Amino acid sequence: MRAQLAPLRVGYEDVALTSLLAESNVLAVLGFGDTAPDEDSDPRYLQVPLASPGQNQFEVWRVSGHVGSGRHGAIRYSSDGEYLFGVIELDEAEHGGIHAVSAAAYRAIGDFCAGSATPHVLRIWNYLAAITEGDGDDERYKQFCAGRAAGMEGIFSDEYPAATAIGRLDGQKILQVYWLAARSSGVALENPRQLSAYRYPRQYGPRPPRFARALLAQTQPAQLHLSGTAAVVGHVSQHAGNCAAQLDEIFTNLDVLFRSAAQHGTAADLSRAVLKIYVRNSADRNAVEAGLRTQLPAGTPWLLLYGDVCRAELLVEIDGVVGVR
Ligand code: 3EB
Repeated sequence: MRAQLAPLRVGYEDVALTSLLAESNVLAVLGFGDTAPDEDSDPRYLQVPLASPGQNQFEVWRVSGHVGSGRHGAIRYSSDGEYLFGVIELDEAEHGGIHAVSAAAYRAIGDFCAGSATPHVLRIWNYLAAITEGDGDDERYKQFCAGRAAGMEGIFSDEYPAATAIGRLDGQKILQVYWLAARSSGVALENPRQLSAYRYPRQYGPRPPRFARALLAQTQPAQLHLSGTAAVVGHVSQHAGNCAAQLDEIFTNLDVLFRSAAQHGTAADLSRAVLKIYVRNSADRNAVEAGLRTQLPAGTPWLLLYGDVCRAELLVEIDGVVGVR
């Protein structure tokens, strides 16, 4: 039996940052884009370099316990002993490029988590500049994947976390990685409609992307952390150039993923989800929002962000978490 975890709460809130940070059970607050506060005095707050058009909301993570915070080398973190929110931001120039900086970030995260009371990384986000720049194996996303794989060696050996990797649009060559870790491990899920990313063929780079399609956290009922989900079937991108069709394909992928969760005894569906929608081109915003209104139950919170998906032909990607509100 795996140890149970207290539930995590996640939501989008239009409330002043100072009042959110005054709450002792707030684990993390994320602000999006350059209109969000540029504040780093409290390790629980992170400004994410992706803009959310027309929305001024924070993403807020709440836990049951009293949250403390601190810094450890380049890492800043907060924790209630049950969960940990961690952030590392490393400058590519100081580490010799995207491969080396990715390896360094993952090594630091692995070392830090292994020595903590919350050693299990459930969920991790990666934001890097110019993600599809470069040709063949030199493409920056492929080099990120290779560096991540090297940095994960020997530490993330049991199972991979759920993940997102998106291109930051401000062009700053700083790798931003933030994550959710927990006291007890979850169960990694794969999507029967998609080849596991860690088994992608060689054409996707020298080392495959290391992440699980989703992670079931052992709360009661279980909470399902969804990796970035794009219009990938098998390992192949679908509907190049057609954002609306890609969005439909994503919802089919999520449906199939939810069936996997059901086989593990967890009823997951979009009516219990909190979602982030990453859109490459602002010209697709209206079509995406129309598609979301069609596909999503009325009460499902979502936040649209502009960011580059990690394959040039992919125009939209969705991540999120089910069962946290
Ligand atoms: C895909 O299915 C789309 O490299 O961490 C989605 C989620 C994707 C996470 C990652 C990449 C990552 O391959 C891309």
